[in-house]
Amino acid sequence: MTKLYGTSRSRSARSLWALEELGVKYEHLPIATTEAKSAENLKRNPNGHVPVLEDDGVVIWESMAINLYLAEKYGKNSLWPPEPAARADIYKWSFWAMTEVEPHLITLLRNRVMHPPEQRDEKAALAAIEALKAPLNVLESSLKGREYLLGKNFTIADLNVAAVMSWVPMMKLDMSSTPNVQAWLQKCLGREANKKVRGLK
Ligand SMILES: N[C@@H](CCC(=O)N[C@@H](CS)C(=O)NCC(=O)O)C(=O)O
Repeated sequence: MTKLYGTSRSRSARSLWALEELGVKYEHLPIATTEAKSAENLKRNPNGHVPVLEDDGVVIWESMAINLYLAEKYGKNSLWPPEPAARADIYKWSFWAMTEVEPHLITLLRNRVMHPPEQRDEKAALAAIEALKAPLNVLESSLKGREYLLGKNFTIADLNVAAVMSWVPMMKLDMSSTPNVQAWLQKCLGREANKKVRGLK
């Protein structure tokens, strides 16, 4: 039995997208972020966060760890290529998205969308946009001449990076200087599995 805890309006969307993409049968328990620190959820994840995956008795937290586990267990050759070098690329891009991109996007999201207007810090938002330029340029040149991060095929690396960047359209970031990123992100986010997840609770 596979269960995914966490509303699709949280980082849980990443793992729901992976489950959908991999065709895994699962039960979705859409617990809200406001319930993430409930006694029940703290038993599953002592950090008091979602998502949490339960898969045949294995309990995993951290969205990227969940997705890498799912890809390895259910991914065969498509989302999870067999070559160690390709897998190293997958780890590289997944950790890169979490460390080089996500913190700046979160700052931007908080100060442009999530916080009530009187608590927003426009200076912090502008600094985050500035800080995003370097990683976005790295992504732009890495995508030059290729369909996806590892080449011709969509892999869990694309899913993980695109899922982190799925907040970009909402924030109307100017992406005109990174057309490869823009096209790639649109292609990844437009996948049926992701569209299905965005309609979940
Ligand atoms: N690094 C963690 C972050 C998880 C996280 O912060 N989740 C948020 C929702 S997006 C949450 O549970 N917030 C509620 C809380 O911390 O009380 C991951 O990627 O899984």
